[in-house]
Amino acid sequence: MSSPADLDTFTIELPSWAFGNAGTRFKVFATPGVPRDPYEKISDAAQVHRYTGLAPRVSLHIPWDLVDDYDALARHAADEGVSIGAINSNLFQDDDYRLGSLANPSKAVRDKAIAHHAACVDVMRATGSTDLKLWLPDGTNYPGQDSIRARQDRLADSLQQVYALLDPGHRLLIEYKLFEPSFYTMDIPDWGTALTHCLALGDQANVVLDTGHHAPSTNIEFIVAMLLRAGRLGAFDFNSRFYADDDLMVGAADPFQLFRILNEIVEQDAHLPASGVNFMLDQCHNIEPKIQGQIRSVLNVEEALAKALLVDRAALTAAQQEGDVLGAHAVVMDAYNTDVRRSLADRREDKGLERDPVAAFRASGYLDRVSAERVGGLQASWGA
Ligand code: AOS
Ligand code: ZN
Ligand code: ZN
Repeated sequence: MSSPADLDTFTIELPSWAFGNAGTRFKVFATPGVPRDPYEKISDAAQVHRYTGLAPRVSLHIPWDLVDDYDALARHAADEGVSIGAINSNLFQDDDYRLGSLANPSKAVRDKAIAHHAACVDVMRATGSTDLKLWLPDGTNYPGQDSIRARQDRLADSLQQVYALLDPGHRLLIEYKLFEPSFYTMDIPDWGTALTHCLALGDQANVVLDTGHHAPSTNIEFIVAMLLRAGRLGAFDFNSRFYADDDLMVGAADPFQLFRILNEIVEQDAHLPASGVNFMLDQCHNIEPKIQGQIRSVLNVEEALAKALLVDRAALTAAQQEGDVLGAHAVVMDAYNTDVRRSLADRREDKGLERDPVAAFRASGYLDRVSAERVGGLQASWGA
C-alpha cells in the first residue's frame, strides 16, 4: 500500500545536457557560467541534488560527455554527492547516418552504429552505470525511399547485436518518438514498436517513455499502465510539450497530465525503487536559468507524486466496484486539488534542507562564482 513516506525513496535523474547552452535551430543563447566540460556539468547537477535531495544521478551523453578517464569522472561525481546514471548513445550527428544508423541499408554503417554502443558499454563499466539508453532517429522522409519492413529487419538484427554487448545487470532502454528528424516514417515511432523489439530481445530490454514524443491528445497514462502491466517500463524522459518535442520544464505545460501519469505509477507501485523505473528528465533550458530550471522541474515531479500518493486507493477501488463514476472521479480530483507545497517544504525542513530550494540556490552565490570562473562554456551540442 502506497503512503506519503514513499517520497523518501523516490529519485529523479538529471540530463547532463540540461546544463549546457541550448536553443532552437534559430538561436542558441549563451548563458554566463555554463559548464566548460562534463566535470562542471556534474557539479551543476549536484547543486540540484544539494537543494532538493531528490536528484542523485546524472545521465551522460556520448560523445557530448567524452572524457579521457571515466573512473575519474565517476569519482568526481561521488565527491559531489551524485552518481552516473544512464549512458545515452548518439546516432544522429554523423554524416554516415544520413539514411539511418542501426537500420541503415549499408551494413558498414550499421556496424559503425553498433560499435558506438560497444564504446558506450565501456563507459558504463567504468562509471558503474547500468542503463544504456538508445534513442533511434532513423526513418525515412518519402514514401518508397526505403522498405519499411526491411528497415525493421535490419533494426532487429542490429538491436540484437547491441543487446549482446550488455553485462548481466545492465539494461537496454529503447526510446520511441513519433516524428523528427524523419517525417514520413520513424523506425521506432511508438510504444508498440519499442515494446515489440524489447520483447524479442529479452528481459534486459525496456521501453523509455519521453512525454514529448506523442501526437497531441495521446493518453500517455494509458501507455504507462500498459507498459507497467507488461513489466517493460524502463524509464521516463520527463519534459513538457505544448506542440511537439518542446523539451520544456516538466509539469509546466500540463501539471494535470503529470499527475495522471504519476497516479498510474502509484497504482502499480512503480514509484518504489524495486520497480526499476528510472525517472529521468530530458529537457533543455533555452532562455531560463538552467540549474534553477532543473530544481523547479524536480520539485514539479515531486509535487505530482505527492498528490498521487494522496489518492485514497481504498475509497477509489470501492467507488469503482460500485460503479460510482462521479465518486471515483472525485477521489482522484480531491488528491489533485490538494495544495501539497507547504507539507513538502515541511518535509524538506525535517531533512535539513531549505524550505525553498530555488530561493536557497539563488542566495547561495554559486551562479556568480561559476560565472566569474567559467569562460567559454559549452553548448549542449543539440537543442532537443
Ligand atoms: C530525442 O528527441 C530524445 O528525446 C532523446 O532522448 C534525447 O533528447 C537525446 O538523445 C539527448 O541525449
Ligand atoms: Zn528523450
Ligand atoms: Zn525528444
